[in-house]
Amino acid sequence: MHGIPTSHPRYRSLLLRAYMADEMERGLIVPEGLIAHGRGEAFDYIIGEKTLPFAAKAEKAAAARLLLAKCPVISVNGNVAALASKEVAALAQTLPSLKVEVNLFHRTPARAELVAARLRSAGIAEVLGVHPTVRLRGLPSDRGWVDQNGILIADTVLVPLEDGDRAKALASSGKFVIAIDLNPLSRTARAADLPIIDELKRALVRINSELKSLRRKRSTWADIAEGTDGEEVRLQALAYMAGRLKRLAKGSSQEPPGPVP
Ligand code: PTJ
Repeated sequence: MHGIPTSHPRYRSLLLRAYMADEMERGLIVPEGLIAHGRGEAFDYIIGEKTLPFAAKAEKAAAARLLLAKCPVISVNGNVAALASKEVAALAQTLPSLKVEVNLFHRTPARAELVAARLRSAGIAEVLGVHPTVRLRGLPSDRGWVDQNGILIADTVLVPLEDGDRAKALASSGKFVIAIDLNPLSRTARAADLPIIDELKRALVRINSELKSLRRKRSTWADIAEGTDGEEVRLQALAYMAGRLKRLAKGSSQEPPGPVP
């Protein structure tokens, strides 16, 4: 029992925190994952907890990139499994070529199995990365373990809530890296070819709906994919954040002081 009053103005956010804390107790999320969640919340607060045009554009470009890819893979850690297993499953259903791979920074065999079990119960038939045998070059952490049928051979990797070192290692091995990270200053957002500065669940839902609307328009994929520059997206996110904070600091009555409920 969480005991959070439904009348609390931040009810949904507090409920989600309680859920994340429970998932930590169950071992799906590591304690560091709660810290990462809090950092994400802070950036989401600054953008107003909504998808902004620079993110929507990046989400459309991500869908086009995934459609163009020969071997697209989505990498799933504890936070992603807890927050968005259903959305990952929906993505894999829309794009059958998309492989789903468990990749953990704090890896134990038991946690890898827990994450995989959560994904399977969301409807994903094949989950890679539970018993990886190959290492990604230049990455000493456990994140370096990859599946030989997944990330190792992928040409495009979707990496939500990532750590910067791995995003960099993936990009330097020639893969196209799409990151979902609310923090435009993170090393992940800077290392990715296409950073999506949006909340994980909102981003996955939008990528999925873009996949559905683009899948029968093959002739448009390349232009959409190439028409979005990752660094520009990141700078637009930073400029938006700076501008919003400036307006709020001036006491602008045009904008609510906190996130949109
Ligand atoms: O499950 P494991 O063992 O692989 O560990 C996963 C964590 C999350 C602990 C690990 O990847 C980590 O330490 O991540 P970082 O370096 O804290 O980075 C997480 C990034 O994701 C931060 O920049 C956050 O702002 C961002 N973030 C957190 N929650 C969300 C988010 N971005 C989008 N949506 C979110 N819900």
